[in-house]
Amino acid sequence: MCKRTTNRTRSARFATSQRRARRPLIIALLMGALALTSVPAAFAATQGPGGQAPADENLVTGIKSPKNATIDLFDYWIVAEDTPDNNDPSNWRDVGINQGHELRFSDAGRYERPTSNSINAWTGTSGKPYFGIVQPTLGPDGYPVLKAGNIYQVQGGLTTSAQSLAYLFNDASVLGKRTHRDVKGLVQYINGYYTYDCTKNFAIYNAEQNKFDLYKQPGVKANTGSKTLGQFFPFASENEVFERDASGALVPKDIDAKNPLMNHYFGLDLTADFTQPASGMVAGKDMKFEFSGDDDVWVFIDGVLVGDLGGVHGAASLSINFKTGEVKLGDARKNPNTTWGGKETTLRACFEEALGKEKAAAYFKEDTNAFLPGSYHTLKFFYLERGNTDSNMKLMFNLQRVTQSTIRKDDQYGAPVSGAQFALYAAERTGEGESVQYTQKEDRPIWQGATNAAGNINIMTPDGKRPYDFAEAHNKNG
Ligand SMILES: [Ca+2]
Ligand SMILES: [Ca+2]
Repeated sequence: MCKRTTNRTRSARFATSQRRARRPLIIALLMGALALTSVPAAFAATQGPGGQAPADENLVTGIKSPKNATIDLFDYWIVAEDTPDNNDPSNWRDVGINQGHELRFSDAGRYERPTSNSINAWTGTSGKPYFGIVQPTLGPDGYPVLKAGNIYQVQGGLTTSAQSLAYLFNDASVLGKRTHRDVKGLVQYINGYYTYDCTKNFAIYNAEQNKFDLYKQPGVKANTGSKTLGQFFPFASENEVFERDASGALVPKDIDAKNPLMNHYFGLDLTADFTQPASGMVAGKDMKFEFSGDDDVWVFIDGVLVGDLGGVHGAASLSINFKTGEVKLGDARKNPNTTWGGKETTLRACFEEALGKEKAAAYFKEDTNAFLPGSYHTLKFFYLERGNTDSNMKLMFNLQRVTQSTIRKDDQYGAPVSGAQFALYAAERTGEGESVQYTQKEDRPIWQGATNAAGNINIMTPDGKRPYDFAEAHNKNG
């Protein structure tokens, strides 16, 4: 592993006088947006600990990870952690991460072919996912569960039992797994969405700092199709993927996804808490969660399966639009010869299928496929690189944070200020653009409080039970 340095850019912050800090804030409730007046920029975005290391010019710097999403990374293996995995041993079914389990990692599931109706076989040239590998709801332990009755071993015609996939994503010690929790730095904020795209940035897991190092360029070519540059192999190292040209610049090596240096068989999960904005939009963009890649991806919202891209397949896409409630699955391969054509559904249809019509109705705005405005949700994304060939990963989302009602107060040196008084008032907005002004509407504050020792304050609902929702308040108060 070569030596790497990173730069933690400290967020810009503004000096505020003590006199000003004690003045109450007016928070305007207009258009569902949070507007602050009276005290200019009294906040600082949370910053990482540690000092400022010099930037590695080859890495993307200044990445701010989303505060409402956690990403965990898992390495799996069949033989041994550091053994090349491009050729499975003959006892592949019974060793490492496969031991005792029905969902199996293998080289394109070749031993399960030519019959491709095994959950462990490559799904074929159409690129179609294998729908229904997992049950339509998460198990009581919060993890996907295999649906019973699917073939998992052609030899012997063995079919699945309702086995939990918790062992792949939890902290239990099983053979052939290493877990890395809360890994930052994969997604960067671009044009209103948190985004990662392996065809733009090669990502390498930096164990020392438990973060991804995001390169400014892609690395590793696909082994199939048009052999496009830009694969997702987070357990690669820089000198396996890149080399220096005559001028000393970092350039991608001519290696592909089937190179024995590439570490296959891994997983990633993402958990995000979010709220449904009344408009279905966040900062002027449709609220979305999108993925494209391979292999298995299962997305659950509030425990209900809403995105099923299971199976060992070519790159496939998933798009959930929370404004419309539409869910679209598609083919994301470059230049496919044949295609499965995709599939469309809605959040409501997924909830109705999983929970029944009556229970599902409680989640949705009447006569629409979108969640109730101001409602709270948890999204869980589970991803596996299970097929030992190409590995593609693209993520894009802008899920509205539930804790938009948290304020942090810092002094001009960046130290947290405790006991700073804040009050929340309804306000009227007048003017446009730079001449916008907010005028306090009522004398009585909607809420008031003081920062704690860490300089944080959580604006809560009057009953103190949940974070204050500005969009909801706007709808109620006008
Ligand atoms: Ca692996
Ligand atoms: Ca793969």
